[in-house]
Amino acid sequence: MSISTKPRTFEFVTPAARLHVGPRAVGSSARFQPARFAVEPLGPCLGAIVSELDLSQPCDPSLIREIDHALLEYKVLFFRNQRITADHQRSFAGHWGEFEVHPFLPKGGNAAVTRFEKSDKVAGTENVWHSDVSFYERPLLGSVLHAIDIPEGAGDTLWTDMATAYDLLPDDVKELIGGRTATHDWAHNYGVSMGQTRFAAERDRYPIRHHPIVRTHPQTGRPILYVNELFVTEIDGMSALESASLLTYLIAQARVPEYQIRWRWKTGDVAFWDNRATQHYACSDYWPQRRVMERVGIIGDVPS
Ligand SMILES: O=C(O)CCC(=O)C(=O)O
Ligand SMILES: [Fe+2]
Repeated sequence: MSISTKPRTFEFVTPAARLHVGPRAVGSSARFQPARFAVEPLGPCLGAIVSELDLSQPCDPSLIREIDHALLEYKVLFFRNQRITADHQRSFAGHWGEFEVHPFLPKGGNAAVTRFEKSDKVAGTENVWHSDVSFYERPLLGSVLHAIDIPEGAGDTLWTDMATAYDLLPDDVKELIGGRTATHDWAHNYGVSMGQTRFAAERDRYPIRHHPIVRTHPQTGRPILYVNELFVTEIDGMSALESASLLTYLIAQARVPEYQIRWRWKTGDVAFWDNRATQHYACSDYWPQRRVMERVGIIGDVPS
């Protein structure tokens, strides 16, 4: 009989010291420059402002290919001062796939639109690093978020690059997490205020999912650290203590400032992010002011 060994635990060490070997400098000449619109990179890992595009106008296939290329390259695209309706937003997002209809959140101008309406009565609760609906069998490829009403000087959203977060993990951690899965669930957040009957029905529709901790981006082929604080509850196949320790370490990677960008919204802005390669965090610093956002989510692949 073997004597139980000391569980392996992880300390969070900021990887900033290794950053010079990781992300590229802003504006590196290797970066994609489209022909049909202008892009201005925002940070070394991710983010770019797109100008000279009107999202209320139809997009032809070659334009969509260029936007997709920019999305893969920059991971979050920002389109300023757009005058779009919920139907324009849905049409634009529809070039990338089918829409999600979020099971738990309020709807906006059409069924594809999820509305986040905050006020003195409803505080912002999206201030947790996450990848949208990772508890789906097929989580979102991306999200198109439209700023409807933005408080003065507050209510920023941050994004973080989980491909760089993976690249800069120590080799022994990469070895440990390779081939493993984690449990993704919604019950501890959307489920808490639900009656038992509804919970049972939703549980049938949205069972607990197990996704790889490291997924491969289906288009770029890059490995991505696919573990988030909002929906991941444990690392599969480990003791509770080891799982908790490793999970704490992995979700902390999203918090490294060097991997992030932060966007100061103006009403009319639209952000389109790659939900496979990034996580985001909506800063909840504006209560009791009103803040309204509308999102169209695009269904993606089964993570593998
Ligand atoms: O309100 C925001 O800035 C982002 C909310 C969010 O998490 C989302 O749209 O997926
Ligand atoms: Fe989100």
